[in-house]
Amino acid sequence: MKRILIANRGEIALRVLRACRDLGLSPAVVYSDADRDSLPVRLADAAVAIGPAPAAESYLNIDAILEAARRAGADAVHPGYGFLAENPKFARACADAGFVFIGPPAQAMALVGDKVEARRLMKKRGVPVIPGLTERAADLETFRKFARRAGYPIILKAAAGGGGKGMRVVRAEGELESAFRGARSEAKSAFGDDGVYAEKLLENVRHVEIQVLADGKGLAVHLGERECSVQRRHQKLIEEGPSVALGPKLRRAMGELALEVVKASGYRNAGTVEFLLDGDGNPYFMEVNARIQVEHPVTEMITGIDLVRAQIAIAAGEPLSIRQESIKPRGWAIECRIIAEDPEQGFRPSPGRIAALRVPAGPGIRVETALQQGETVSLYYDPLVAKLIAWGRDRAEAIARMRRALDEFLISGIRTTIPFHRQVMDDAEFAAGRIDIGWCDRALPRLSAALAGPGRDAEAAAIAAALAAHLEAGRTVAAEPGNAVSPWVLDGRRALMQGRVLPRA
Ligand code: MV4
Repeated sequence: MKRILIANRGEIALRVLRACRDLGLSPAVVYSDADRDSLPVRLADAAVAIGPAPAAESYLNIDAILEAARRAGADAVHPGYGFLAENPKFARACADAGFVFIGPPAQAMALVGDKVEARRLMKKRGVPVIPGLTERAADLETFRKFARRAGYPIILKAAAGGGGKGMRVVRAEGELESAFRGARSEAKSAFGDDGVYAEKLLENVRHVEIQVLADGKGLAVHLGERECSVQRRHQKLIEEGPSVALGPKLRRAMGELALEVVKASGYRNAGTVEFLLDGDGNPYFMEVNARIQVEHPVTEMITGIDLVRAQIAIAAGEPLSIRQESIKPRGWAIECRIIAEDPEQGFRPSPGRIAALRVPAGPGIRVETALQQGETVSLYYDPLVAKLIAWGRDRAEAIARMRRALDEFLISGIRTTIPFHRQVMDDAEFAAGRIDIGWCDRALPRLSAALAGPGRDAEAAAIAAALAAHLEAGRTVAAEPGNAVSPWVLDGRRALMQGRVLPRA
């Protein structure tokens, strides 16, 4: 393998590009009309235009991407996450066109992509699954019978699903019929497959996932867990590792379950095995994510292992060189997803031009972003603009560093989730680790109140005070010749010293 085509954009395209460089491989990227001036395009050895901004006409266009791989002279294709990453047809098409697909074999991908198939297989292998049907059902009667046996509430899920689409909670028999119709039609339009099944609804649970690496030659390791319970509407907002809910015994047990899942499905590549964990510490297998995930840096920070590099080595046919005994997670890592949404307006999308950008750094801080000052965040793609990861020797130190980094982080021109994360880092329940998948919804009222409270207009107040001081000084805006510092800056500093601008509370 010499050249890898990165079939993605944004921060993950940049992350894969960097792994290529570290391995001495040549990165090539594809780009849509909207991404012509992006950082991955600037840094790659080759960049191929694949079409207009809408993803359906560019990043989701299999033919265009294969043509780009040929034109770039690539030997392999890395799909990143999202877009075509978990599409078995794409994995197959890459292989058929003679490119190494940096992911699982199409067959294993298809198997884990079918939730009912995966459940059946795992149950057979002794992996605990959520109580429920092991077949798709097309008649209401099957669901009614299951619900009477298991008791309400139940949850209907799309067999081809994931990410909450085609899901319906049913709390009483009277809601069953319309929920069934809704789940079916949503599954059909989202996945082209109207297969639906049912499970008992688990409440007050945590989302805990295990990172694995498998070489497809019989070697597989687990790299510990990530807790992803802080989410809103199936969008993860904060991930961390380890989870406060796991002791050494449960950690080992879940790691072994994850490896059982990998072996049972013939999996190869980096992968994630998702579990729900109930209040009594019982894990239930949910699904497999057959890709590198957004939150993979959490695991990289605590294990020191470069997961993207491992993906590439595995795809190149190298046997796994990491032994289970040598994996010793150290410290704590937390990731905050910086999203172009306004947390003060119900997380409304906030596209726009990046007027100014100041990226945090310093001990224990890692930032994954492809954002550049002057660039426009559009509505065409996922609104994730940056990932801020903080590492500490323990959870408290990781939180303290995250707080410091969030205060340094400036993205002006758009609204982002930075202020939301800043409030979470000060929340007593979060600090105590008392989180589950409902935590964010429950905490949002108090977090929003804090967002709207004093301090929120500090930046505007600082600008106003600097402006007032400047007008008082009666100076012109132009910097004087030979004076490297703008009079704006000098007047702003004077205003600060005179106590007109209060430092942030
Ligand atoms: C569940 C569940 C409770 N009980 N299944 C959400 C996405 C999809 N992958 C499965 N999901 C869930 N399945 C049963 N039987 C709760 C969820 C769920 C959830 C899971 C993980 C993280 C966040 C979540 C948010 C809402 C619902």
